[in-house]
Amino acid sequence: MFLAKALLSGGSGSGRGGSLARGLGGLLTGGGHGGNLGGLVGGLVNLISEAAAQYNPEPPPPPYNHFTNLREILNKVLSRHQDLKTDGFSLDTCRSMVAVMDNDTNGKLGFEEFKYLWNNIKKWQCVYKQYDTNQAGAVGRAQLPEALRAAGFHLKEELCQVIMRRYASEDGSMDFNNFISCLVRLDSMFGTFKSLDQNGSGQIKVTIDDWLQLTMYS
Ligand SMILES: [Ca+2]
Repeated sequence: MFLAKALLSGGSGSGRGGSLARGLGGLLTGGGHGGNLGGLVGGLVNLISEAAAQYNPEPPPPPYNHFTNLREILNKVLSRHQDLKTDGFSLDTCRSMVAVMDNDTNGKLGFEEFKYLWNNIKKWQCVYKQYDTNQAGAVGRAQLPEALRAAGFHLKEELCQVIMRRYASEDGSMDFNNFISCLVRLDSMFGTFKSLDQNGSGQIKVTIDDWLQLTMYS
């Protein structure tokens, strides 16, 4: 700021702005001041250093972490639903949610992306409550395949087993955090497949780069 002011104030002859302008004038006009050139350049360097020292930038914005923001928002809502018996979504789940829902891959959930996620969570929490038959805060192993079907996913037995291995706890039950995390991912993977399977043949062809992007950002 100071440097800009000094440059703008021109040859007023007073203060540092004046001496800077005079110095610049001397450099531009050249002849007649050759003997003072070193002194002028030194003076300019001093003035610029002084200006840099006085430059006081605005403090940086607070750290922005979209996963933690999403977690805060969702967990605030969940805290009002005691019947779900959940401690809320983990950071890892929120991170995965952002990745799989971020269709335009800008690292954030836009309005439409968030709305889609939000509506699904609302829909799936009803399924969860329905299948947490003893209100223990988890869907039991025996109820899981049916709960996934009720959520809209008709899966083969082998796939159900693999999903349980990944998302369920050791006794085969799935808590709310894992249940929703699993469904968000399943829904996203189905959606991605459908969008690539344009002729509906049930087969897709992807390049290694597309495959890695799909699987690593999820
Ligand atoms: Ca996005």
